[in-house]
Amino acid sequence: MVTRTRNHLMPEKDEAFFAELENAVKNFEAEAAQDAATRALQAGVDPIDALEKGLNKGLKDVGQRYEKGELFIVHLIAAAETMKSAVAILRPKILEAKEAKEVLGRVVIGTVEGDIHDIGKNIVSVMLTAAGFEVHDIGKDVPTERFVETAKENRADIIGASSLLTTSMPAQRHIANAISKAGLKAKYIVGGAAVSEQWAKEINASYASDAPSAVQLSKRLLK
Ligand code: B1M
Repeated sequence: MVTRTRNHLMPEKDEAFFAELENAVKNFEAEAAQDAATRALQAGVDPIDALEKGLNKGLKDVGQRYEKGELFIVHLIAAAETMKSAVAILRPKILEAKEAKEVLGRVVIGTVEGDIHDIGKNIVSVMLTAAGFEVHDIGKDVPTERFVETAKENRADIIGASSLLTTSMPAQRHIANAISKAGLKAKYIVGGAAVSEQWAKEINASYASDAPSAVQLSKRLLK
């Protein structure tokens, strides 16, 4: 388990930070997001909660308003930049809580070809690292062959592929096929907003809906 630093004494204060973080992303205010993230950490707020209950909620809202036609691509970019700037502040604190001294397993993770969404994948990478996995993050818009090559080079125990677009989901199937063609023994995990448990089953992969469950799933698969 990733050690979670909780502020049991003043949970209502946590809620205030979550609202600040959410609003900063909704309003594309990077400085406000960084400031709120810094103060939240100083106040003992769990950085993972700050991510999930604050920043993520703001980004989801922006995505929904974009879908309804109320916002444009420029807003998605601004919200993503705001989120990233605050994640950069939370990241070291998440890594500080690193659980295991020994390596639990080697993971190769990336966002599939045709897809440049990497915020969620980056969070999964950080949390796997914090949990004690050796993570090789190969970035975004990654061709299928690179997943397989990097997994071979690093004797990966797990290969993880993120996809946020319905149009990039087929790349997850290509990776599944390439893993089996190469005869790799690595377990295959998929995730991302476009993906479901059912889709994962269809392509013979395991599914995690968020970063904490990706960590739990990885541990379970390597038991
Ligand atoms: Co884009 N985008 N976007 N976008 N974007 C979505 C995904 C969309 C749902 C918005 C919408 O319409 N409501 C929609 C996709 C629709 C669909 O296909 N069904 C969409 C679209 C259409 C597009 C473009 C096509 C827009 C255009 O150009 N016209 C374009 C595509 C570009 C491309 O990739 N080729 C595009 C571009 C962008 C930006 C570049 C502006 C920016 C991304 C910046 C970046 O990532 N560096 C962006 C953003 C920010 C979003 C939304 C608003 C937010 C995504 C995000 O980061 N969420 C998004 C709306 C939404 O998802 N509701 C949207 C926060 C993140 C923490 O969540 O990534 O889901 P998520 O990760 C979670 C879990 O899913 C899970 O754990 C994470 C943490 O809990 N998880 C895994 C993720 N990966 C995992 C891997 C695992 C396990 C779990 O194992 C390996």
